[in-house]
Amino acid sequence: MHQRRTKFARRVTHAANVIERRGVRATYRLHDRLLANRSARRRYDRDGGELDDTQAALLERLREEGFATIPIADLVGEERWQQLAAAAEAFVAETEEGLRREAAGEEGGLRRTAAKDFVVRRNAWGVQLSDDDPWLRAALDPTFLDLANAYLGLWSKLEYVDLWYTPPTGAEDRRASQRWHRDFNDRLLLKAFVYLLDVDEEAGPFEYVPGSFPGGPLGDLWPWAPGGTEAYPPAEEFDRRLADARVETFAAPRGTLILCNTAGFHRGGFARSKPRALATWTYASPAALKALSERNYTFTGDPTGLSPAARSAIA
Ligand SMILES: O=C(O)CCC(=O)C(=O)O
Repeated sequence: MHQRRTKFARRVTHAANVIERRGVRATYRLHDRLLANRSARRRYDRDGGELDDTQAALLERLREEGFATIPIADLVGEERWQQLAAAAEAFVAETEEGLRREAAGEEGGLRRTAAKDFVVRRNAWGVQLSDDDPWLRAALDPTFLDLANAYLGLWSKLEYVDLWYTPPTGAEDRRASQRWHRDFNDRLLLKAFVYLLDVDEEAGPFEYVPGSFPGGPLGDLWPWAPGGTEAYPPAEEFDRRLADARVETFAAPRGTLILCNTAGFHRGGFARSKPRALATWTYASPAALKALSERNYTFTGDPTGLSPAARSAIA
């Protein structure tokens, strides 16, 4: 009797999941084609902002390859990078102190999430951010936002802002996002990563398969779908089918910016003997926030000084 009920419960759960996924897909498609994204595209067409030559070159690379990289100081200027770097140093120092306390058996006050417990986060989920947050300000600045909006072809939403510190674990096997996967947050997705420490092979560099974004030459391999569940293809099959594919490994100095459509195949953070620290933020379409993902922060600042596109990004 108990076994029959368990089997029945499993079937009901499976059916509920299928129905939920269908609902998610339908909601996403409706908002992509007819509702939220349609009006965001209209607003971008009316007021998309002008890109300078550096932004235009990054956009071209993003469209061709799905990624683009540049020293962040070349994009925002040395002075602004130094301000961000100072905020970054405070995060790295606090995290390392917290890790020392944990190693001594004390409360470290560090934030982690269950799914990726190997990463210490400054914000994680449910945080309040104001316009005095340097990373939120950077993400809403036209330097980044106009580029993101041009890549996505609409007034995007700023979905996630965080700093990550990945201590070395000496682990033998990759876990979670250390393995090749697509992000299912959105098809129209742009993530920024700024290295806050020098990153070499031992610190778990970010890696990407160029052209693997949806619509790219390798976009049909385990393709992206709204509400998709096949984020992690089987490792052996992945290696076999992508044996001839180019892999971009971002072993690079502190201050390197990587922009990437992570709906394409990527992995990283497999820090073996050295720590990795980075700032990261994500732009997605309004449809994604309706159906596929959630913001990790609430904006609590005064939006009146922000541009219309920036106000829309946090709304
Ligand atoms: O930590 C990394 O380098 C990978 C990050 C990742 O998978 C993601 O942000 O979706």
